[in-house]
Amino acid sequence: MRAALIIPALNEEASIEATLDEVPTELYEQILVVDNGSSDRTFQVALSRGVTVLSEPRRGYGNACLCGLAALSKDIDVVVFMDADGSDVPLEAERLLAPIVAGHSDVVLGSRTLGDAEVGSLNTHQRTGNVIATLLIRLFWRYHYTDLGPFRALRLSSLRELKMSDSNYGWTIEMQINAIRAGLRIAEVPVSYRRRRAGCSKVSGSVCGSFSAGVKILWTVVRLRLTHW
Ligand SMILES: Nc1nc2c(ncn2[C@@H]2O[C@H](COP(=O)(O)OP(=O)(O)O)[C@@H](O)[C@H]2O)c(=O)[nH]1
Ligand SMILES: [Mg+2]
Repeated sequence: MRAALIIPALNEEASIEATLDEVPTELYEQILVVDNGSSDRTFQVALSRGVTVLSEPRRGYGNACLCGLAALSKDIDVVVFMDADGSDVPLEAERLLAPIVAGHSDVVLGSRTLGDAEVGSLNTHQRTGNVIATLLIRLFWRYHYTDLGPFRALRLSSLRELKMSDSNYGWTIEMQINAIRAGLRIAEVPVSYRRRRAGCSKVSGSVCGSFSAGVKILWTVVRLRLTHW
């Protein structure tokens, strides 16, 4: 199986180097960092680690992921998404890939609540938001997820079926809901989660980031509940 890694990054010059140095490069045919209009040296620092760095000037986590997808080589079979701040443990991608390689799953989500979350890595409103969002999914779509974490792997052909479109923080939940609706084989595996290595959080660490992500996630649930395909 040929795998690609997509890492969306916004102003991560302080953590991207250490994050990339931990990536088991032998797992991947392509490693793509998508710089989302950073005002710092994220682009240059990532480039210095020998990976492909793309530039997506339209801000938004989803836009960065879509940009990465558009740049995949034709022969890629599986895509892994991971954050740029060092919170995920890159070696654990093996856990995500195993059920896909074994032919058991199409979508494998890294669950931080089943795994080992370092003290302080998930704050109270992240945990609460997770509980509410996963509860709503369970209520509306009868599937029990334990997390909306960023570290995940999908068969590329399955990902194409999901018709992903969210431009920012609805991306992860849109993927999870659409995976249920598409009847894909979903698995969750425990993953570790650490406090970010350096730099500032753009989402959970700020009131404005948390509020807009929360609103966007709830809106995405409602929007997808009201539409059918
Ligand atoms: N491309 C892109 N990435 C973002 C954006 N906001 C955050 N990120 C990245 O998404 C990941 C999660 O953001 P982070 O600030 O760590 O949020 P937190 O984990 O909720 O505190 C990190 O890799 C960020 O660099 C954005 O607007 N665009
Ligand atoms: Mg983070």
